[in-house]
Amino acid sequence: MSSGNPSGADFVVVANRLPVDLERLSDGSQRWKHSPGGLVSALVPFLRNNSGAWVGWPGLADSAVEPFEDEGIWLHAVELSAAEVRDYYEGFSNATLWPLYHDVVAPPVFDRGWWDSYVKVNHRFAEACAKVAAQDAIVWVQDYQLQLVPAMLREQRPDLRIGFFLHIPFPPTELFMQLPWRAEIIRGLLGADLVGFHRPGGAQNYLWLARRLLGLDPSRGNVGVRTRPGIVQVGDRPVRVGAFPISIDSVNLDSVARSRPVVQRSQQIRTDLGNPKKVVLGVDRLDYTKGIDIRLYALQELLAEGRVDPDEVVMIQLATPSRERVEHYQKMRSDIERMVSRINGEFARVGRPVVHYLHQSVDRAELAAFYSAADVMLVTPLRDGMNLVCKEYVACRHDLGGTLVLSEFAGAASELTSAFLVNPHDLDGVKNAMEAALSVDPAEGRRRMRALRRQVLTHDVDRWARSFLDALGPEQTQP
Ligand code: GDG
Repeated sequence: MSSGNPSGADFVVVANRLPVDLERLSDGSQRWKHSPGGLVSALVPFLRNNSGAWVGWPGLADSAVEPFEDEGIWLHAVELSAAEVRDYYEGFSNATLWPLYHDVVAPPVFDRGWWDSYVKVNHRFAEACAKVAAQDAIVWVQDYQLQLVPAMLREQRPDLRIGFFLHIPFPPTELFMQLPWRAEIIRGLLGADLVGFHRPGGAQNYLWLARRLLGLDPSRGNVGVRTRPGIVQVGDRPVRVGAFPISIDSVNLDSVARSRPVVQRSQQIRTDLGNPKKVVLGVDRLDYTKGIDIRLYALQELLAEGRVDPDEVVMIQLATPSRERVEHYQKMRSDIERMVSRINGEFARVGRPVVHYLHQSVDRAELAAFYSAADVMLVTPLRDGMNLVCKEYVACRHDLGGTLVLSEFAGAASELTSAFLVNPHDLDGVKNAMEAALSVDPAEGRRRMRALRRQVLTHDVDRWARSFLDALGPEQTQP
């Protein structure tokens, strides 16, 4: 990483987090750590080839950092105070918007102080971006933490071409209408030239709300808001609205899974588990939307009913630590850990737990080895914008082995129709699907996996980024 004077960038990504994390070590010093992810790897080619910049928070409160260059991309850190991390990030973003947008599976908290902080921090991101972007640059704003940025940025820099993408579901209109600041959010997004969602339903909900909330309230300065399918006309400026389902770097993950160390590691994992007949896997951020509890309930009942034999089936649940300071997450963690110990207490033998629970993060190769080792992958969210885990599992199964049980309420369900699709609210349905997946006929399993792989390998994250950027302004970005 080097530092120096940034020049105006032709392509700017604005996201809550930078693609690198600032870490504070126990001796008080700080260091940067790369946080690899699909979004970063998809956007890196666009950023490198278009004198790109990334504006985001480095992940530590009260850290002032000068702009610096990392692998050809200028990184501009936005500083947040500890109070702003509490109110804007843990509060409004993760205890108001996150549950509201995920079908209120937990009750959202509406706190005026948190909202004020959200507005203030969105302003700071918009200002930082306005300073960084070259004349007529393309700006791509990411996700629910920054929904006011498009309009704030347009006010300062009308020359920019602004895109916005929401990584989580956009909720049903009845739920969105609960939000005291609903019109402000819709208006914030309308500052973009293109607003993208994972699913067409999200785009439709947004269009309906733009008409309902802003078309009916001309006194607030949105005279002439008209909507037609896919477009909101704001004065003489069209705002395009559409669905762009995100994906993963499938070809790369496929080759990681084929590599000798990963193949060997996946065999070792099965050996370490005592070579059970079937390995069942869950991989999630430890989040209440992911339905980890549902699959544990289902497993417990299947064991109790004798439909699953604890001598034959072992489950691994990898639950990556997440948002540990938000209250709801603390409670959910202890609930899940209680369930794991209850299942093991009832059904395990010495040296042979039924559920192996890991509250930790593993590296990408280890994750690929887990995917490769698992006969049944359980992805059971109550609501999920897309869910990348199920696509990663499919990308790792070049052997056409493995069976996917997938919630209908994940965005991915509309693409991965050859999975065993389940309604996570229907416990008997989940149990039946788990049982069917555990005993699937091998030829049928291969047929399903072949169809899933066809979809995942042809629709990767690069295709996603290109389609969004083409819709935003095809002539200006070169991958
Ligand atoms: C949001 C939306 C949407 C997890 N544990 C480890 C690890 N992971 C990686 C997975 C996967 C990612 O984290 C999780 O992505 P998801 O898509 O499943 O879920 P969210 O974090 O909630 O993401 C979601 C997504 O944004 C993109 O738009 O799909 O709907 O909620 O990539 O592999 N990775 C490693 N070690 C772990 O322990 N290396």
